[in-house]
Amino acid sequence: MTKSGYLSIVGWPNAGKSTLMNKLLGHKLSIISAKPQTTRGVITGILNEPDLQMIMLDTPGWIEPRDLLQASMKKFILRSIYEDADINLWVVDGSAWTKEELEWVDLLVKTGKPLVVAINKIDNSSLEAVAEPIRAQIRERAGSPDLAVFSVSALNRMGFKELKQALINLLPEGPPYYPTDQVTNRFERYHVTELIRETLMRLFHDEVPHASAVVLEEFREKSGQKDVISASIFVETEGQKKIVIGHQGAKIKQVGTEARKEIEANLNRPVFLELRVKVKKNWRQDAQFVASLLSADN
Ligand SMILES: Nc1nc2c(ncn2[C@@H]2O[C@H](COP(=O)(O)OP(=O)(O)OP(=O)(O)O)[C@@H](O)[C@H]2O)c(=O)[nH]1
Ligand SMILES: [Mg+2]
Repeated sequence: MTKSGYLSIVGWPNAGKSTLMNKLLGHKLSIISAKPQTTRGVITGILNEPDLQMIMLDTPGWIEPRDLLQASMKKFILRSIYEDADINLWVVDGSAWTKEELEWVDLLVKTGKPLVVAINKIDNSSLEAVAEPIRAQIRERAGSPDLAVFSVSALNRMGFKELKQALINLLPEGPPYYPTDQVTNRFERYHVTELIRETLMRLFHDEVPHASAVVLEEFREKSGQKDVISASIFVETEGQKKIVIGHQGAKIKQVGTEARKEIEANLNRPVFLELRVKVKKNWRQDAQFVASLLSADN
C-alpha cells in the first residue's frame, strides 16, 4: 500500500517554514533569510520514501497585503490550505509567540483539513518551557485537546521524527503523483533566480530586499564549457539601483560572486553569471509582472 498527498506549510513570516521544508527534504530548495517575507511563490518539495510520497508546499508568510505582490502571496496561501492540501502544517515561531497568532487556528480549522502544528525554534533550551503554554492555548482555541502540536527545531531537526510520523499517518492512501526520483516541480532556472534573490536579501537592508525582483534573461548550456546565466535585478528606484551597484560597481560584483557560488553548489557544476540592475517603478503593483515572477511555469 502506498501513501501520497499534499502537505501545505503555512505560518507567519520568518517562522521557519522554508527551513523546515528543506530539512524534511534533506535538500535546499527554498531560500532562507533572517528577514520576513523571503518566500514569494509556492515552492514544492517532493519527499520520496519507500511506499510514500509527500508533496510539500512551502508558502509565503502571511501578512495583510499592501500591494499586488503581497495580495498574490495571500491568494497562494489560501489556495494552498483550502484546495491543494491534504494536510495543513502550521509553523509557529516559538521564540516570538503572540496571542494574535491564534487567528491561524480559526482559519485552518475552517478549511476542514487535518491540522498539525509545529512550534519551531525550540533549539534554545528554555523555549521548551515556553512551548507548553503555547500548545495549551492552541488546543483550547481549536476546541481539541488532542490536536497534534509538536515542538521542533528546524535548524537541527529536533522533534522531526515524531512530526514526520504524525504527517505520514495522516497522508491519504494512493499512488505517487510525481516520478519518485523528482524532488521538485520547479525548474532549475527558477531556483537560480531565487538564489540570486537570497543573496540580495543577505547583502542588503531596509527597502532593497523587498523592492528587488530577479528575472532570468538567458540560461545557455554550452557543451564542454560553463553554462552562461544572465539575469536582471529589478528595483523600484534609481536610488536603490545605486545602492545595489555600489561604489564603482563593487557591490554588484560581490552579489555576482556570492550568488554564483550558491548556484554552482546547487547545480553541482561551474557557471558564468552575468547580472544587470534595472529600474522598474512600482513593479510590485504591476499585475502582469508579478504574475510572471510567481508563475509556476518558471
Ligand atoms: N534558532 C532557530 N532559527 C531558525 C529555525 N528555523 C528557522 N530559523 C531561522 O529563522 C529565519 C527565517 O527562516 P525561514 O525558513 O526563511 O522562514 P520562513 O517562515 O520561510 O519565512 P518567510 O519565507 O519570510 O515567510 C532564518 O534566519 C532561519 O535561519 C530554528 O529551528 N531555530
Ligand atoms: Mg520562506
